[in-house]
Parts: sequence; structure tokens; C-alpha cells
Amino acid sequence: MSTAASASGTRTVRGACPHDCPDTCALRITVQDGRVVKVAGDPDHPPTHGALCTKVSRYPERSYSPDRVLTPLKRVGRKGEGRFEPCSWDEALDDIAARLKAIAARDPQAILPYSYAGTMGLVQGDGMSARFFHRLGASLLDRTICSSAGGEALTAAYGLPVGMHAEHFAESRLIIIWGSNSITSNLHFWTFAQQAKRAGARLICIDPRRTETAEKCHQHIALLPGTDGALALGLMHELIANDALDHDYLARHVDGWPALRERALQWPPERAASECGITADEVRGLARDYAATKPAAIRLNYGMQRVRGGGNAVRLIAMLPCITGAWRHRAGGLLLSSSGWFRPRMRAAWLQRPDLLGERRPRTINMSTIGDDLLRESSAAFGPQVEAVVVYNSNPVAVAPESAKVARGFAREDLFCVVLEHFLTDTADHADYVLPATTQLEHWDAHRAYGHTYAMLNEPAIPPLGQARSNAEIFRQLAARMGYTEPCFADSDETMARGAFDPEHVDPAALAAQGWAKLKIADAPFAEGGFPTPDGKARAGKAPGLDVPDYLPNYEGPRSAPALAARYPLAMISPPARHFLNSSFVNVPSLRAAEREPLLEMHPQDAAARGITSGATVRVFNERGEYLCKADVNERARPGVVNGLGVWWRKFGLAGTNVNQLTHQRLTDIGRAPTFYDCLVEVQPCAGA
Ligand SMILES: Nc1nc2c(c(=O)[nH]1)N[C@H]1C(S)=C(S)[C@@H](COP(=O)(O)OP(=O)(O)OC[C@H]3O[C@@H](n4cnc5c(=O)[nH]c(N)nc54)[C@H](O)[C@@H]3O)O[C@H]1N2
Ligand SMILES: Nc1nc2c(c(=O)[nH]1)N[C@H]1C(S)=C(S)[C@@H](COP(=O)(O)OP(=O)(O)OC[C@H]3O[C@@H](n4cnc5c(=O)[nH]c(N)nc54)[C@H](O)[C@@H]3O)O[C@H]1N2
Ligand SMILES: [Mo]
Repeated sequence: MSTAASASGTRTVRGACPHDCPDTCALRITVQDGRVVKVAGDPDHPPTHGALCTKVSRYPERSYSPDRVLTPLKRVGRKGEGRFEPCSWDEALDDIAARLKAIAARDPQAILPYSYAGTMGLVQGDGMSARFFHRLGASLLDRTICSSAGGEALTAAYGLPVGMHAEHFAESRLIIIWGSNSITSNLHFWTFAQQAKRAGARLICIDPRRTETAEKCHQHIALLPGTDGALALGLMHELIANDALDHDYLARHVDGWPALRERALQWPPERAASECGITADEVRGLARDYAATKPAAIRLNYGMQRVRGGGNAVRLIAMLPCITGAWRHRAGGLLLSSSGWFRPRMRAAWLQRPDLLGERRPRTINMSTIGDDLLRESSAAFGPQVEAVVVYNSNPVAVAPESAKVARGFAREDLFCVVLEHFLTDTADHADYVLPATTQLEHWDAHRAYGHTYAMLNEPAIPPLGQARSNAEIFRQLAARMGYTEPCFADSDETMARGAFDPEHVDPAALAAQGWAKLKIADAPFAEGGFPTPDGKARAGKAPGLDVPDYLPNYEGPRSAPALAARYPLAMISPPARHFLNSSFVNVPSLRAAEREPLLEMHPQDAAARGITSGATVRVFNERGEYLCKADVNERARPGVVNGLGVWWRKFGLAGTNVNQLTHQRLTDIGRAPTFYDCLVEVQPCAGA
């Protein structure tokens, strides 16, 4: 790959940001005397355009942190205590292989891999590890913790999770930013939205919280959490009533509209407004703007699908550009995820080798119910008790719902737990062995994106620090110790990274030369229909296995659970903090300082009613537990909703817990995903604080 060297002894290496973010930036990494001195955005990569977020500009600070785990560690304290002593790689890997072999001899399904998107790389994410666990016959993991409700809903609507090109938002005349705090979580999209705004576009934000993004839009509609489906139906009602439909597009490219039309006619703006906690004029005005302004684009994000009806809501919203024909223009339509564009263009079966399962069909465990599942005994329905868990690229003790149960599960003395990590996270504290993993500066990888349409390659800038090894290398070595001799276990990280994409679709030479390559996708992909469904039509009504989409109120809300709502009258959402990435970066001092401390935003009215002032220590609680933090009284919170930002590490919390102490493990309507933002609480000033 084109590595530029200069006379002064500095080199620039091309990389890709590994984090779970829609932007997947192209990086230029400056190395001087063997040390990374700077990580910058690639000015030539259109979505990155030379800019990085604050977090990833600090990637060297994170990678060279004195807290990095740089040798294998073996537990010496009690489970969860986080006391370890260094050991050799041979000792750790020999012991881990022996323990896994003994369990596998009884039933390999008692072993569970647990991973998510600490890195989204196709090699260090689920490449060699997938080969390893498929060969082993371990339990399969249903990776639902983030986007599966929206992803499967979009698949029901369009055939795959696909949408607009991010760049084309710059030409939109109306942008609806829906369930997304773009400035925090999708900064490079925001740049395109700003270009559109400067050219006269109108920006409307739909979000319960008055985010920094909402503040910079022309209008903010602060609906109640989990009511987006009702709003979409109310908008459809108005589009029908005002005959703002593209009848030709509907007839030729949309299946099942009559059934959805019938449903939408039951949602006059007054009904939708009352469900959403907004005014009927807001519904009418939004419908009018959406109908009258062309091209109109929707930037939907995952924030709105972390509730019971999240999947149905995505199906409904995905129909808006179909019924108005917004898809006809390249700057019209919708983007929730672009990941489906990559699916037919990468070599998933080669990377992950599901064929190594042979005839075996292991059970599947949902990562979002890990709290319950680690505490289950063997049974006919469940299968064997989980005896070993291997965690990589994830911090479940902090990020999974109902974390009191998750922590209790990981604290089981009889659970053998291995964690591959950069740092001693809340989860690593529960390990029998912590294995030091490399960061993106130290390993090869290849990346797809879910917010743009470029394939990416990451070249290592420096050798591994200390004794760190890449995830792929760790699983390669474990495979050798398990006695696996299939040639795929000899593939190097570089071979896997370079081979990740189908060369018919992504030119390997271009990818290597530039570090990125744009997928070949039509500018306005659905201008003439052509959705990736069997008949090429979008599905407004029934979809395989699913009824006509409908609004489903939250599990925890006055409508579905009035008695609960009387005891716990505040809805709590816990969206991302700007300076963290889920629970990553929480331990980087400069970024933690920017987020100050765990806070709960409350509207002045709700705070006054409870005698709470800004800075006071509060007890946030429900029947699942309690969480202590500081109150931040301001009008970012709407009345009736409190915001607990960011996924703090539990050990940084006032009482060793975080917001997930309060969330529950019930799943979304579609996609078996967690419902983090469907959560009622009460808040009190903390006695004695
Ligand atoms: N800085 C930073 N960037 C991130 C992340 C991070 O933690 N920090 N997380 C990354 C990850 S894992 C993901 S999945 C992506 C996308 O992650 P998302 O979860 O989509 O992230 P945001 O766009 O920040 O937040 C969603 C917005 O939805 C709002 N919201 C909550 N409930 C509802 C609702 O019921 N309806 C509506 N309309 N809005 C609601 C929240 O107030 C918030 O402003 O971002 C990624 N980028
Ligand atoms: N209450 C609440 N909970 C949430 C959310 C919310 O909005 N509210 N958001 C949810 C969402 S959207 C998501 S995606 C999940 C995210 O949950 P996770 O995917 O668990 O994400 P992180 O918390 O960032 O933890 C990733 C870990 O992987 C490690 N890591 C990074 N790169 C590597 C590597 O190359 N090798 C190894 N071995 N480790 C690596 C990092 O050090 C970090 O500790 O959390 C969810 N939890
Ligand atoms: Mo996520």
C-alpha cells in the first residue's frame, strides 16, 4: 500500500477508523522514529474530507496509554475484583486451550463467544475468530445489541439495509434528521447537511432531546421516546389527505400500499400528536414541508429503534420516500444503513467459514439477554449451561441491558472467562485471563461502512506494542493448540484483509493504492424502483413473516403499563456521549474530562417537582435497581423524559453502576434487539449527599 516516506524520517501510513460509527473515516497516520505522532483524516476520501472527530484524533493517546494491557494477565483475586498477575503467552494459551478442550469434549455449545464492534474490521472483528468458533462448534451469538431491529426492518421494507449515498445529502432541499444526534455520532454526515443548509435547505430534527444537532436545525420536534411510528402514520395520513402521493411511483414500485393506506387513515394528526406528546400543527407542518420540498431526504439513525416498536417504526418511516416518490432524485430518499450494499461485494463465507460447522447446528444465544443467559442452568429448552465465555471487541458488563444480572453472571466462580482487550474494562475485571490485543495502529484490517459506500483497507503503522497480538493472531494460535489443521487457520491477517472484498466489485489495486474504493452503485439507486426484493418493489404492507407495519407503544409507558408509569413516571433514554464511543474512550483522561462525570439531564419542571437542583447527587431507580449520579437540570431534556448520556464504565460511577443498571432485557418487535430507551424510572435527591 502507498506508504509515503519523507527525508526527515517520518512516514505516512493509510488506515481506516475501526470504531462503531457510521463514518468509517480514512486515516493518514504519521509515524516518526517508530512512534505514531499523529492520526489525521484523509483529505481525499470524500466522506472524511480531512477531518476527524475529537475522539479519534486522540487515538495515539488511547493506544499509548499507560493503562494499556500489554502482557497476558492471569486472575489472582476473586471474580470481578480485577486483580491479575502477568503470565507468559504460552502459559495462558496452553491453559485456555486445555480448558476449552475439556468443555468441548462434553458439549462445545457450553462455550460462548461474545463480541461486538469494538473494531468493525472484517479481520479483527469476525474473521479468524468466526473460523475458530465454527470449527469448535461453540454456541452461535445473535449480534443484536445495536442495529438488528432497524436492519431487519429495513430489509423487510427494501430487501436489504441500503439507502442513499451520504454525499448526496449536500444537494437536498429538506433534510429530516430523525433519531440521530449527527454532530455527536455521525459528524461527517453533518458536514454534508451543513453544505445543504448553506445552499438554502431546511433542516428538521426529530428527537426527544434538544441535542447540539437539534439546536442547529431550523426546527426541532421533541416527541416522546418510542412514538416515531405514530408520527410516521400521522404524516402518511396528511400526505394522503393532501394528495401529496406519487401515484405512479406507488403503482410501479411499491407493493402492499392499500393495506398501509387503510391503517394510516386511522391516524389523523390530532391522534398522532397526542401519542407523541407534540402538537397537531407540528404533524401537519412536517407533512406539508415533506410534501412540498424536493428533493427531501431522511437521515434516520438507530437512536429511534431502541424501543419495543423500533422495527415497525423503521418500516413505517422507510415508506415515506416511497409514497412521495422522493427516491426519484439522488438527493432524496432515506439513509439508515448502507451496510447492505457491501453484502454481495464481500467474501463473508471465506472470511468466516460457516462450512466448518459441518452437520452441526449449535444453539444461538442472543447477546442482548446475556444477563439472563449466564445465570441459566442446563435445560432441555436452553441446552447446556454456559461454562466458558470468550469476550473480544466488547464490554458487556457495561453495555448490555440490566447490568446487575450481567455482572452477576460474569462473577460466577464456575464460569471460565477469557477477555481479549486493550484495557481493564468492567468486563475484563471478571476474566480468568486477559489477553492483550493490538489496536488499529498495530494490525491489518479491511472495513465496510454503514454510513457511506466506500470499502476501506487498514495497514499497520507500527508493530504491536508490548506483547500485544491481534485478535486474529490470538485465535490462530489457539486453533493450533486445539489441533485444528485446516489450511484456513494459516491465513495471515494481511491475506485476510486483502482478500476481504470480491475483486469483481472492489478493485484490490485501487484499494491498496488509495486505502479506499467507492462501490459501484447508481447515484439514485431506486429512482426507477429496483429495490433488492424479489420483485424489485418496496414493501409497504406485509413482508415475509411480518404483518402490515403498525405503531407499537413502549413496553414501559403510560399506555402499556399504567401502574408502572404511576410509580416510575419518567422515561429515561441513554444516548451516546459526544466524547465517548459506547464505553470506549471513557478511560482516556482528556475525553473523560470533557464529559465531566456521569450526569442525568432533567427538565427544570421535573427537577423542581422533586426538589432537585443542578449538581445535586440523585438516585435514579426502578424495580431493577438504582444508579447514583449528578443531576444536570436544563432544557435539553423535555418534560417527562430524562437523559443519562453515554455508557460510562461502572467502576467510574458514584456507586459502581451505570445507566444499564436500570434498563431491561425485553426485545424489540423485529430483530430481537434490546430496548434501552424504553425504560421508566423515578428520580430522587440523594439523602445525605
Ligand atoms: N460520539 C459518539 N459517536 C457514536 C457513538 C457514541 O457512543 N459516541 N455510538 C456509535 C454507535 S454504536 C452507533 S449505533 C451510532 C448511531 O447511534 P445512535 O444511537 O443513533 O446515536 P445518536 O445519533 O447519537 O443518538 C440517537 C439520538 O436518538 C435520540 N432518541 C432516543 N430515543 C428516541 C426515540 O424514541 N425517537 C427518536 N426520534 N429519537 C430518539 C437520542 O436522544 C439521540 O439524540 O453512532 C455511533 N457514533
Ligand atoms: N444504555 C445504553 N446501552 C447501550 C447503548 C446505549 O445507547 N445506551 N448503545 C448500545 C450500542 S448502539 C452498542 S453498538 C453497544 C456497544 O457495545 P460494545 O461493542 O461492547 O462497544 P464498546 O463499549 O465500545 O466496547 C468495545 C470494547 O472493544 C475493545 N476493542 C476495541 N478494538 C479491539 C480490538 O481490536 N481487539 C480487542 N480484543 N478489543 C478491542 C475496546 O477496548 C472496548 O472495550 O452498546 C450498547 N449499549
Ligand atoms: Mo451501536
